Amino acid sequence: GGPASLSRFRGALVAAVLGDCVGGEFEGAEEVPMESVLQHLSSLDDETKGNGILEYSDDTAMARCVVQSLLTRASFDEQDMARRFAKEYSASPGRGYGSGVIQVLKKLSSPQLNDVYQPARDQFNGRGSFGNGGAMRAAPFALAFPDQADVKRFARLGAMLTHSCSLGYNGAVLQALAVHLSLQGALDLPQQFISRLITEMEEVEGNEAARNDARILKEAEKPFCERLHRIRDLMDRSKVSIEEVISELGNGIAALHSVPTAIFCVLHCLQPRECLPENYGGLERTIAYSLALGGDTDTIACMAGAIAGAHYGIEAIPQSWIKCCEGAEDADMSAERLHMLYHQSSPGG
Ligand code: R7I
Ligand code: MG
Ligand code: MG
Repeated sequence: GGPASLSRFRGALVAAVLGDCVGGEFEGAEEVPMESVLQHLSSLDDETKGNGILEYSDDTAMARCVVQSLLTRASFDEQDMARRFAKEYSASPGRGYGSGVIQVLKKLSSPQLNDVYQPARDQFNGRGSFGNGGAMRAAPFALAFPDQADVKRFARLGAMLTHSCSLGYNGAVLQALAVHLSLQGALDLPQQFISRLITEMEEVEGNEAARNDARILKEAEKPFCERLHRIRDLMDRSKVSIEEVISELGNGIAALHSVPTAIFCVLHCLQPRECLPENYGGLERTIAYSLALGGDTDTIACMAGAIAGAHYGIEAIPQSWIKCCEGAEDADMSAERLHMLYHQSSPGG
């Protein structure tokens, strides 16, 4: 489909759920042989096996709250979104939430709370979390707002409800921007795609708060920009091993060690790769490759899935995968409603 087509919206939201559901199998594993990944993925095709449903985790649980809030309020409403996070957590606390964020979610359910951003600020001795929990649920912001400035602003605020460290919420901004650009067809020109992300993040990471956090945490001056430059270097090389990707970009629970990694997975899998089956399309390659990195597999596959799904569209997703994953059909219906909201709010339409 063309830029911002319904197929791209559906692809983005559904592939994010799939990444989370199929990635859960390997979350936290240090080494994941590609053979195990392919076995896991092919078991989804096997209807005779009567495989049960793969459950989604906190990544999807929180993304669903974001989606429902944006749709119900037809804009960003921090009170409403915070309430939904808290309610979802108390209804289903066993979805694999990060160990720190649980405290925030408990505080958010207090009716006495005045400032919904305060519990997040109290995390980690007042510095706030740099985990990838803001980024893992950032894709819907790109699907609700056509204007890039809105995508950046609301993805940041939405993440700040749980992640007040700039290394946490700027990861969410980067993830939302990647989905936003992919939705416009920007992955047709991969070099330009990464350049545009660098230009945007130069500005995002240029402020005082970001510079301060980077200094305290002993990171590069503009940590996400630095990682995007590493991605560009990796893209220029003919062969890149999984070990190199992990050592250059990471596969961990910090936004800095997972959002750039997810972006790299998408870019790397735009073309066929030796380590992946020939009959796989780009979206299948992206999910499989994300899982093979090990580490925070559900979250990296979820984020890579959203970016790749916005590029390839819903047609690229195997039906058998959709059938196996909890919440995938639901995501498909939500995508249609987000598509309507997006086009209603576009200038002049
Ligand atoms: O970021 P968050 O929501 O976790 C998301 C991850 C995803 O992989 C999900 O799939 C799920 O498994 O969890 O939750 P947080 O608790 O805010 O952050 C995650 C972890 O990052 C924390 O439990 C800490 O181990 C670490 N972390 C920090 N450690 C030290 N100092 C995050 N921020 C800090 C910090 O400032
Ligand atoms: Mg999870
Ligand atoms: Mg995870």
